[in-house]
Amino acid sequence: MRLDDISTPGRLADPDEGITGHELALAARNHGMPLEAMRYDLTPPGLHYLLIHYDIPYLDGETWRLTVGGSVRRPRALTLAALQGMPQRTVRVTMECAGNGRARLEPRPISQPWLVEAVGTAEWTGVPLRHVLAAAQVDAAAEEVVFTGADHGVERGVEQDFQRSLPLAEACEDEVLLAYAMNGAPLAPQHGYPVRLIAPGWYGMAHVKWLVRIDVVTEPFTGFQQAVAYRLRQEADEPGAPITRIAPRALVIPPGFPDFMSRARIVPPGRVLLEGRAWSGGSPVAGVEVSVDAGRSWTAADLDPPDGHRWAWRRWRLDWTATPGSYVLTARATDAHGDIQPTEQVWNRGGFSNNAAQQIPVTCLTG
Ligand SMILES: Nc1nc2c(c(=O)[nH]1)N[C@H]1C(S)=C(S)[C@@H](COP(=O)(O)O)O[C@H]1N2
Ligand SMILES: [Mo]
Repeated sequence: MRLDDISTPGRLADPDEGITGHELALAARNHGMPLEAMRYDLTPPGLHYLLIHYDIPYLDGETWRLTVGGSVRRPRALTLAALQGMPQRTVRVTMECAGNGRARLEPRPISQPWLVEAVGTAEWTGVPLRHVLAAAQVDAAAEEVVFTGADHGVERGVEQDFQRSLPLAEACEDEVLLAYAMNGAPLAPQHGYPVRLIAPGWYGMAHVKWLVRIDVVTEPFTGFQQAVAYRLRQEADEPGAPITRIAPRALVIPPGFPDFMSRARIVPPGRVLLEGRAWSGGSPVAGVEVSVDAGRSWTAADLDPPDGHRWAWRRWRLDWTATPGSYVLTARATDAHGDIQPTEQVWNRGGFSNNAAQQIPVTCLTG
């Protein structure tokens, strides 16, 4: 037996194929954020989404070491106490999985079947990575920094540690952190204890958890999660474009109350405050529009002014006077470059970066 005999290849669901047992198992391990939690500026503990490719590794903060090596003059092995003794910084970051929206695509790429809830916002505290790199004295020929997690698995036949890289210039941004605290508390095991990378504005896969090694390299990194997974492609055999920063997205806090099974919303007639959050990892969110007629007409929402938390979601609001009937609510964000969320899906084989505007069926009952 070989690993690729037991490891499931990537594939697309057949036209009428429902969610598979494998997808259900992933969905139960990797939960989303209940959308009503968008009421909080900071996602309360346990409500932040989770995405874990393999197993959550069991690490002891006392014996844990972070090795810094590769193209550096002073390689080192840092303890948690040593990291905590370096200059620290706290950054509020909205993190979103690149696969958010995947399960809405047709055909559906078989993987973690996210609808739209793979998002959360936290305040991360740690040491800016640039201090650690400066102490290690990076060689002039350095191009990228490779981050290795302690977790190990097999994916499409390739046995691996979870690894991702960042270009050196991005890695040296002051807000890129080796984070040891989330919302003021030590990281929970599922969020990367004892230390994870935080790369504000990037999709989740860049924020490597359970960090054990940092390597400075002089060539672009070609590991599985960089060169095979997390690429935008139409065909399985094309190289594809790398997934990097978070595309603009607005989501609605579900109005009214839900039907248990369908989650369809029920609102009373009269004034309904529609509110939600919007974020973008490239250029900042510039506006949010809301439609109550499935995207036929749009009204600009009130977007909170920038509050200094560039990498966190922003609140938006719009008053709606509901009259009895059926509606499809939708919201879309536009960034400062004029990039706007599409109303139709933009399909790709991995199911990444699907920021098509959310659709929420709402029934307004007679009062
Ligand atoms: N070591 C390691 N880091 C990882 C992952 C992983 O499986 N292993 N998953 C990545 C992905 S795909 C996402 S979306 C984020 C999720 O972070 P969270 O679970 O803290 O929300 O972690 C990233 N970092
Ligand atoms: Mo992810």
